[in-house]
Formats: sequence, C-alpha cells, structure tokens
Amino acid sequence: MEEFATPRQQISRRRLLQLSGMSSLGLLLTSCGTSLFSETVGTITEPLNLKVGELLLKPQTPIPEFPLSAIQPKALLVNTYDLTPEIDPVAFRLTIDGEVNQPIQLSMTDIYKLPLTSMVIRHVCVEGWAAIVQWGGVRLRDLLNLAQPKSQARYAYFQSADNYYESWDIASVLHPQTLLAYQKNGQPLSVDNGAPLRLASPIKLGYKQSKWVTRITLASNLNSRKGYWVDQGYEWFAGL
Ligand SMILES: Nc1nc2c(c(=O)[nH]1)N[C@H]1C(S)=C(S)[C@@H](COP(=O)(O)O)O[C@H]1N2
Ligand SMILES: [Mo]
Repeated sequence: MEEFATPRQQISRRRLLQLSGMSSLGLLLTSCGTSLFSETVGTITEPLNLKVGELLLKPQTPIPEFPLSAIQPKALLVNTYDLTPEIDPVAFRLTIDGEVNQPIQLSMTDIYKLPLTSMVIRHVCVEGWAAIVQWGGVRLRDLLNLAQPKSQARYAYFQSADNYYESWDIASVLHPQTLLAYQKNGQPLSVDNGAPLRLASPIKLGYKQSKWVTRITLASNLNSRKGYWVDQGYEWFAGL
C-alpha cells in the first residue's frame, strides 16, 4: 500500500514489472525485431508518403476514445530518464522552425488562446505498463499551421528541456488526436508529467510522447539522431 502512495513511483513501477512478469529486455528485443520492418513499410505506404498540404486536407481516421469514467488516475507512472527540468512558464517560449515559411515563438498565453481539445486515451509504455488518461491541450496541427509548414516537411523533431529528443513522421504529427498537452485528467499538467507542454497521442508508444517540449523543427529528412530511445535500438515509428 505504502509503496503506491510514495512519490518515488519508479519503485512501484519496477514492482509492477515484476508482478506482471514482463521483462523490458524481452520487449526491447521485440522492438528491435520489428524496427526494420516498420521503417521499410513507412517508406512505401500511405499516409507516410503524403505531403503536408494533402494531409491537412485529408481527414485521418480518429482513434476511438474512452469515456471519462474509464480514466485510471493512479496508473500513469512518471517515467523520466534523467533529471526533471525546471521551466518558468512565464518566460517559456515554444519555438517552431525548420521547413516552415514563418518560424515562430509562442508563449503559454498565446497557446492558451488556441482551441482546447481534450481526449481520454490509453498511454502505453514499452516497460510493461499502460494507463487510461485524459489529456487536454492544443492540436499540434493547429500550432504548426501558424508557422505555415512548407510542402517538403516530412518529419518533425521535438527537443525537450531535459535534452530528450524525438522525431515523428508528419502524418502522425498532423493527426487530429496528436496534442501538445497542458492538462492531465482535467488538471493543469504537473512538472513531472511534462509541464508546461508535452506530446500526447493515441497513435504512438509512450517514449514518443516527449515531455517539456521546447522546440519543434520540421525537416525534409531524418538525421542520425532520431530519438533518445530510438538511438538505443527502440523502434522509430512506434505506432500503437
Ligand atoms: N523529455 C522526456 N520525455 C519523455 C520521457 C523522458 O524521459 N523525457 N520519457 C518517455 C516515456 S518512456 C514515457 S512512458 C512517458 C511517460 O510520461 P509520464 O512520465 O507523464 O507518465 O514520457 C515519455 N516522454
Ligand atoms: Mo515509456
């Protein structure tokens, strides 16, 4: 009982892993095994081949959401690979640059003015746990639209304040349920969960959902730094 009440949730997570009998090594091997396959598939199938303009016009299939009653408030474990960064939300600016016509910097005040979307989805971590969570925030596509993406943009890089980094395919970036979230379960997002802004999407595994996002850079190609975990052997596409 006490273990679940302590803020040191990493301990309970390890216990959960033991209890569930899932070894992260096994999952790691699974991820590595599928990585080549997914990356190959990614180059030949829709919607990965679609350009920004086409994706913005083409409605993508929404993932079914859960009712509010399905939220599991204690199931989302804090999973941070290193130190938790301290960000002053007043001084904070989100930068959007790269393959855009209008690079921009947005304050949280700017971001709160954009339409708020909320969704109840399942968060899945490859380490063997999952949680049904409600995320509230802005659609990433609405944010990127402000910067006028160029048609050659095919990927987005996400830089985080803790030096975590990720890259996503543009179709997943522009998916209507891909949010930059500032609320969790109806409350302001906590620092541990990624305040002021984190990625939240029902179409990607947990490690793709960068917390403390400070910069989004659109790109026409991927470089050799694809993601903090991806560069250690985890699958890049990591779709759910
Ligand atoms: N910046 C940053 N983002 C991150 C991570 C991290 O260590 N740093 N961990 C990832 C992993 S593996 C998971 S499962 C989720 C966990 O989100 P939570 O801590 O809000 O539950 O954040 C992801 N985003
Ligand atoms: Mo994770």
